[in-house]
This record gives sequence, structure tokens and C-alpha cells, in this order.
Amino acid sequence: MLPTRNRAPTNLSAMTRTAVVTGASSGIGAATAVLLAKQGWEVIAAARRLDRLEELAAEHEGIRPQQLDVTDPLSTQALADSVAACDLLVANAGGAFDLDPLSDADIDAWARMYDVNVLGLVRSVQALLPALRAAKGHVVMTGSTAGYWVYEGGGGYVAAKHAVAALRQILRLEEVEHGLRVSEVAPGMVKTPEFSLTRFAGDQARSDAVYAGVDALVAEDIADVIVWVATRPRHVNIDLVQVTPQQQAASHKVIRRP
Ligand code: 8X3
Repeated sequence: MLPTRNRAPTNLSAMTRTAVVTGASSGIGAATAVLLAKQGWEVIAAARRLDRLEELAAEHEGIRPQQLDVTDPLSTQALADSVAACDLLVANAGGAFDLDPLSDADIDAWARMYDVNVLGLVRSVQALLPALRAAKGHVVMTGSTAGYWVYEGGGGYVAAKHAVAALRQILRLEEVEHGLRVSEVAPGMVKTPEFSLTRFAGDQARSDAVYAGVDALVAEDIADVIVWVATRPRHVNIDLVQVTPQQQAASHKVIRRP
């Protein structure tokens, strides 16, 4: 007979649970919100673009839209006030805003990257922590291989994602006694409609070149991993999952089809 703890119900088989997904208006966040809702979670899909969230909610049962700007403490607090319970926070809001060498770095772009990727995550966690502690819940952060690998021009984003990797480990240490689980899913090249386009300020050709000749990951691949991480039995904490396309062995080592 299995030890008792291995027979504990997983989140999948439990009663309806509530998840908050930040950055849910597109890409990994939207795909995660949809997959969680399909698996029976009540999902609060949060992002700046309310119209996108409303479309998502109209298309998928179980999703409630909530406008959120993670760079605004009043907004993260309003999110917390709107949530009766929170079993899972998928802290996903983030992005890259340049690919410039440190010598030419636009300090404002770096400050915005730090604000959304790092401080935005902290604001979201702080606001939802009382509910997460009450539920003995789970924080799953969307990190990046940029939190572990460095590359030229990546400076602002790489530094911010290294900070996310540190925060994941720090939160794990600080919240273990409160019964929280803390995890990070760190993807490599994920082809989403917006990630590279945002980084290159709308330059579609430059954005497309990033993924040329590569079967890049798609948002649903990462959503699948996030939901897997979030649905392990309660006694299992997945600390870190790094996910890359088969053709990407490092930031600099991408085997492209001609
Ligand atoms: C995205 C991965 O390689 O653009 O998180 O930094 S990379």
C-alpha cells in the first residue's frame, strides 16, 4: 500500500480552486488561463488590456477578467480586493523591451523591464499573500532561460530574469513555514505574437528572424508545463523547470534549418 502522503488528492481531483494569472491577455498567460479553466479551475485572468481578457472570457467558461497593471500598487491591491480566495498565482506578467548592448542601454527601458518583470511580480505576490497563505497555495513564476544564461544585448532583460530566479528561491525560503509552494518555469525560445515584437518595438522582420528555421516552443507548451507544476500532489514542490526547443541548447547554440 502506498504511504498516505502519496495517496493525497492532487489539485486536479480537488474541489474548484481559484487561480490568478497575470499577463493573461496574450501568449503564455492567456494559454495558461485557458488550460486551467478547461481543467475546472476558476481563473481570474488579469492584465492591462481588458478588451482582450473579455474576449478570452467570452470564449472560455471559467475565466473572469480583471484589469491589472502590475507596475501600479493600487492596481495589484485592487486585484487582491477582488479575489475571495487564491490557491494559485501564476505570476507571468513581464517582457523584454530592448536588445541593446550595455554601452548603449536606454536606462528608461531597463527601469521599465525591472518594474514589470521584478517589482511587478513582488507587488502581485505581496497583494495576494494573505489569500495564498490562507489557502496554503502556490506561486508559479514565469521565469526565463535568461535567468540562467547570459547573451550580448540581453542586459536589461537578463538582469531582470536573474532577479526573478533569485526571488523564486527567496520566496521559497521565506514561505515554506506558511505552507506555500513556490516554483519557476523558465522557457527558452517561445514564439508568441508579442514577445519579440515588443522587444523590437514593432519590427516584424526582426522579430520573425529570431525564430527562423527553428521549431520554437509555443505558448501552449509552456502552459502545459505550468499546469503540470501546479497540479502535483501537495507534498511535491517543483522548484524549477527549464524548457527549450529541441534545437536550442543554449542562448547562443541554436541549430537552425537552412
Ligand atoms: C525569452 C528567452 O532567449 O529571448 O524569455 O531571453 S530569450
